[in-house]
Amino acid sequence: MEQIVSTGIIDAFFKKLKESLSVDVAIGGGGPSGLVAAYFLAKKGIKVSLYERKLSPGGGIWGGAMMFNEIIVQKEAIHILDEFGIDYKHYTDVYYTVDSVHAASALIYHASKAGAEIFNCISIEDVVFHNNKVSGLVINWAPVHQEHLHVDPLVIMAKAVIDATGHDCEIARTVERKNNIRLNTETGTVMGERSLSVEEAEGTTIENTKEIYPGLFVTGMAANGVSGSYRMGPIFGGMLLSGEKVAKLIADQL
Ligand code: 48F
Repeated sequence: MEQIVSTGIIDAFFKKLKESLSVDVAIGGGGPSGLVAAYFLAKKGIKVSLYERKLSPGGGIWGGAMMFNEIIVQKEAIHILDEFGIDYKHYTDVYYTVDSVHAASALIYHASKAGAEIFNCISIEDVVFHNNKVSGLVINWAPVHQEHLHVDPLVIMAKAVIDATGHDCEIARTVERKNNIRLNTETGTVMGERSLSVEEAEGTTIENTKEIYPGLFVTGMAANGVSGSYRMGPIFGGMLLSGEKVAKLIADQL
């Protein structure tokens, strides 16, 4: 019995990993925007894998605001909550409240159920850069980075990569820093996130969701971070709509 438990886990995990070495879309970061993108891509039959450095995907949803575990979603994004079967309560005007634990778990469950392969405890440390195109992700165990171990990574090849790493837009920063290139932003660089301005930030999150370099797309706070726009705090409509938009942009291109 002990042998079955161990070999079962090892066989199943390595089958999953091996099948994900070459995918259509590789997503770095498992916050709301990355999970929504994973869901809509997988639902279309596109082969997608997502890599999250923490033990639990979900990013900034779980804690609501200051650990009050509720988030706000506005009317424009309610169709995405409906798509995921997430419950919400009308609060006022066009604003709804959603239990953040309920929302995070539903996003993870439905992305996985739609067929996206989700890997946790894995950090993106670089990209594959072929013929001036971002062509995959360079991954390593998150604890390898935390312990500063000198261990080489593995590589995931992908037709498109999504930077869904949130406020730090880590993938875009790495691509810019290492390759002496101009990104599709006003300055050609990662402009960095500005302070909080809710209304403006919610709109620009969707506008800034785009391909910033051949093969590299940005979604969620990473989209605002690269284009120098504002943060917005615990309102999540923009994140959900951004994930939906990036999935559509990539599906149209593939
Ligand atoms: O930060 P996060 O939730 O990104 P998001 O989808 O949503 C932002 C909101 O949560 C919130 C907000 C209000 O709407 O502003 O902050 O843009 O999720 C990003 C995820 O990426 C992971 C990180 O642990 C988090 O779960 N991540 C970041 N860098 C890496 C990474 C990396 N290098 N490799 C793997 N995962």
